[in-house]
Amino acid sequence: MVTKTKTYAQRAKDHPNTAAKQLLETIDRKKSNLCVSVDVTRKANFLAIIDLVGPFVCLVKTHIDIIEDFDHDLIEQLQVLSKKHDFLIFEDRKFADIGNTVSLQYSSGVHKIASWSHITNAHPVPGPSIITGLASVGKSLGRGLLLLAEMSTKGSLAVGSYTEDAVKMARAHKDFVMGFIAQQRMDGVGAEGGSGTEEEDFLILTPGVGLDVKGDGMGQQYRTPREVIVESGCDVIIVGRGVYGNPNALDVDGVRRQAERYMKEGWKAYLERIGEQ
Ligand code: 5BU
Repeated sequence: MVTKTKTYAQRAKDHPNTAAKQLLETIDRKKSNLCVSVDVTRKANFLAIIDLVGPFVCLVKTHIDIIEDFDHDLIEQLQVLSKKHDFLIFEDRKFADIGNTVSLQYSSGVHKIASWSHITNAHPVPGPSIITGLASVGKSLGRGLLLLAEMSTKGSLAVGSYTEDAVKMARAHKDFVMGFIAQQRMDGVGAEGGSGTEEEDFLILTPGVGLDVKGDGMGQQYRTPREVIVESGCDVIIVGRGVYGNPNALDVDGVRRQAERYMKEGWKAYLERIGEQ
């Protein structure tokens, strides 16, 4: 487990993927491994939450297709906030089609995801062509792709040999795949004779994180930052409702307080993992 005990800064120094390097540098600079997922449907709420959590996050995760009053100005303002608060942007698009289709979904349409999102993700279910399709758009822009190796939901089918094959696909495309959405470190997974563990550094970004509840009654399962970062060796905690609560009754101080709380818990867990606490 080489990367598990390395610091984010050490990993940033050597990382070959531009987006992964930028993310590791941001984590180190801000001392935050917190990604906030802003799953709200109104532009004003979306931008207000991002401005509130901005100081506490390394990454903001979006589902841009749920915003009802989406317009180009929203993207411009998102980019302004990304510079103001020093965070990267991750559109959680979960691409899952043939290479030609995903390349169009990534570059075109109303949202033009590749033009503003540093990181996006894809299901490995179509096979390696989904990576090459997305890479044909994103690689020259310095973007990074996360493969969905596992999911946080109860009864997920992304387990066992499916997860192993996702890791093998990533190993064959390290120039564009920067890591995984997963529930644990993938070092050694699917590697014959331990190969592939020494020189690779895939980032693990993990949703299903909450401190106060264990689930949401719709299949989501929550673990604590300590379980995720220390026990499972993941790199970034992704928190949505645990931070912003009820978007229709935004509690401004509450959002700030929760973001700071998750940031501190995530960083404390990281320091424990690398043996500095
Ligand atoms: P929550 O409010 O913290 O439950 O939001 C979690 C977010 O992470 C939400 O945007 C999901 O779409 C996303 N997610 C997830 O929860 N579990 C997964 O396995 C994956 C994504 Br992949």
